[in-house]
Formats: sequence, structure tokens, C-alpha cells
Amino acid sequence: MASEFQRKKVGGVFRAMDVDGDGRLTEADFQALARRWTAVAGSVDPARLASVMTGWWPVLRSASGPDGDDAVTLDEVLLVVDGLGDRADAVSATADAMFEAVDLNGDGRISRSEFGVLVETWSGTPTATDEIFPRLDLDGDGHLTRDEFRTHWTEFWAGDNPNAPGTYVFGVLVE
Ligand SMILES: [Ca+2]
Ligand SMILES: [Ca+2]
Ligand SMILES: [Ca+2]
Repeated sequence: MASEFQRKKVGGVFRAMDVDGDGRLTEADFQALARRWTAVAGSVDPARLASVMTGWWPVLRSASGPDGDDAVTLDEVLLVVDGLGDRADAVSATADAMFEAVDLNGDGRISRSEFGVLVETWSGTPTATDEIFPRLDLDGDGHLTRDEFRTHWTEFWAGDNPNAPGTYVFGVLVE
């Protein structure tokens, strides 16, 4: 069972991903997210970005259950989260795909401003990240490496520790 904390944490991201706000994730929500990304992508190949975003949809859709309605509720997402502890490879793979989408200038690390773009793009609104970024930058060198990002991403999706920095990988979403 997902804990109350996981429900809050994942629920915050769920609401950000549910672009049309109908309480279910569908392919239309992912297409809308992909459009948000391509709007901020700058020099990054928009087709590559879009494929990273829409690549998530089949994974989540597989959790939509036997009702076959092609829509995923928060409860169904939490069932997926529940099983992630046994699927470390799958979580790492999505972390790496996301890392490449966020590394807008392709220098192999995520800068403070690139992280800001991640949070704003997910939330759809301007969001302050000045207090969050230093918590995620574990060695304090001013950038997130692939390993740092993977650590936080894995904690967010598969972890249950409210005090872990990875709780904030999408910005402040848990009150
Ligand atoms: Ca929706
Ligand atoms: Ca970069
Ligand atoms: Ca760092």
C-alpha cells in the first residue's frame, strides 16, 4: 500500500500532469505536456523531447486496469508506484530519459536554470526554485549530475522518506 505521504507527493505531480483537470491521465494530457516542453525546448530537437514525454504514456496506460478505459487515475498510478521497489532498472531508465529532456543545452548536467524550466514546465506556472535547487545539488558544485538526478528521481517515485531531497525533484509539491 502506498503511504499517506506517497499519496500526497505523487498526487501533486498527478495534478500537474492532468493538464485538462478531469482527474484522469489520458493520452491527451501527455500530448499537452509534450507541447509545453517543445515551447521551452530552445535548441533541443522538439521531436526528441516530444518522444520522451509521450514515451511515458504507454507505461502508465498499462496500469489503467482491466476496465480498459485508457485513462489512469491516481489510485492506479499509486499501484504502479507500489511495485517500483522491484523495478529499479525501469525507474533508472525513465530518470535518464528525463535527464536528457531537462539538459536543454546538452552539456551533460542540469543547471539551476534548466531545473527551473523543468519545474515550470511540469507545473505549468512560474515557480520559485531557489531554495530547492541547493538541496538537490548534493555536492554543491552548482549543477545536478546524471547520478544526482537519478538518485532524486528514484527517491521521488520509489521512496517514502519525507526528508529526502528527492521529494522536491518536481519543486515544492508536498505541504
Ligand atoms: Ca486528464
Ligand atoms: Ca545542461
Ligand atoms: Ca552537483
